[in-house]
Amino acid sequence: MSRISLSRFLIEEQRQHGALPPDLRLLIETVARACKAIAHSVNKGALAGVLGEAGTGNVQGEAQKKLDVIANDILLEANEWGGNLGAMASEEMELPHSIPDHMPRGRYLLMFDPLDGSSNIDVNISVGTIFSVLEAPEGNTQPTEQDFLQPGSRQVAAGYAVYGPQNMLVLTFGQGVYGFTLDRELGSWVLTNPRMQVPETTKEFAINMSNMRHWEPPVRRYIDEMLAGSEGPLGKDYNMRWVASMVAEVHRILVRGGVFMYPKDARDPSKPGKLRLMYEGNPMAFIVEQAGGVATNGHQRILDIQPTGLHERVAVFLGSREEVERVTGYHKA
Ligand code: AHM
Ligand code: MG
Repeated sequence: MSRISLSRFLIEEQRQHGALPPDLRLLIETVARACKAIAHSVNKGALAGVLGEAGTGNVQGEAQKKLDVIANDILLEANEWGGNLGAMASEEMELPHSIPDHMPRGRYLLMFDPLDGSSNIDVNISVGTIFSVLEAPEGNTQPTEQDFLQPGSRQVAAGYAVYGPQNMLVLTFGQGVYGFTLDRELGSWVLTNPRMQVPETTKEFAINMSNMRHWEPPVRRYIDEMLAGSEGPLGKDYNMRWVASMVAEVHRILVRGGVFMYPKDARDPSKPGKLRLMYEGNPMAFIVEQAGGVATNGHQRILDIQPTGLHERVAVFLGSREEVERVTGYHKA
C-alpha cells in the first residue's frame, strides 16, 4: 500500500484542485510540525519532567500546567519565522503575539488552544491542540486584536491534533476533512482517514452531567428525553461518554458519530458557556460542518457568530445532524 504523507497530500491538493494556496500549505505544514513536537513532549510525560503545574495563570484566571506553557512556546517559536503569518493568538496569552519586526510577515492570522483538556495531562488521558486560520484584512501588515474578530465562516483552515493511543492530526481547509496518523519512527503524518464523515444519526451523547442543576430548560428537556431511553419520546436507548478533552470528544464524533454539548449554564451568568469561540468553538464547528455534521450555540450556527473579543465564550452543541438540530430546535420552542 502506498502511503500518502501530509506533505504529499497538501502538495497534491495545491496542484490538482487549486484549493490550497502555497503560503497556506506552508503554514499548515509548520503547525503540523509543531504538533509533532508537542506530541513528543506529551508522550514523554514524567520522563521529560513535563507533568504538573507551571505555577502561573493565564488571562482567564486558569492555572497553567507545564505542558500548556511548553505547547504554547512550541507553536509560537515554530510559526514565528515562516513568513506566512501577521500575528498569532492563543488561549494562553491575553493579547495577540505580533511577528517580530526582523522577520518576514504574511497575510494569515493563526489562533490556537495549545493544549486542550489540560486537566487530563497528569492522568494520562488524551489531550490535544486546536487551531484556526483567518486572513488578515488586505494590506494590513500590523494586525491587532480587532483584525482577529471575524466570524468563523471566514476561516480558511482549521484542525486539531489529538495526543492519545495514536497521535492524530485532523484538518480542513474547506474541502472536506482529512485525518493523519503520526508514524512515530519516521516522524511523518500519514493519511489514514480520508474524507471523514459524521454519521447523521447517533445514540451517543457527551455532556458534563454534574452541571445539570445549572442548565437551561431546553438542555434539561433534551437530556431528560435521552435518559428516558426507548420508553421516552425519542424511542431509543442512548449511551454517554465524557472525556473532558474536547479534541477527544470531537474525534470520537468524527469517527462514529455522537453529539457533544457544553451549554451555557447558571454558574456564571456573565459567560455564554465555558469553551472559547475563537480557538475552540469555531475551528471545531468548521471541521464538523465540513464532515457533514452541525454546530450551533443553541440559537444559531457557531460559524455565523460575530465575535466581540479574542477570548469570548460560546455555548457548543455539535455533531450528528439529527441530534444537534433537535436540541437547537428545543431552544427555539
Ligand atoms: P481547557 O482548554 O482549559 O483544557 O478547557 C477546555 C476543556 C474541553 O476540552 C472540555 O470539553 C472541557 O474543558 C471540560 O470541562 P469540565 O472540566 O467542566 O467538564
Ligand atoms: Mg481548551
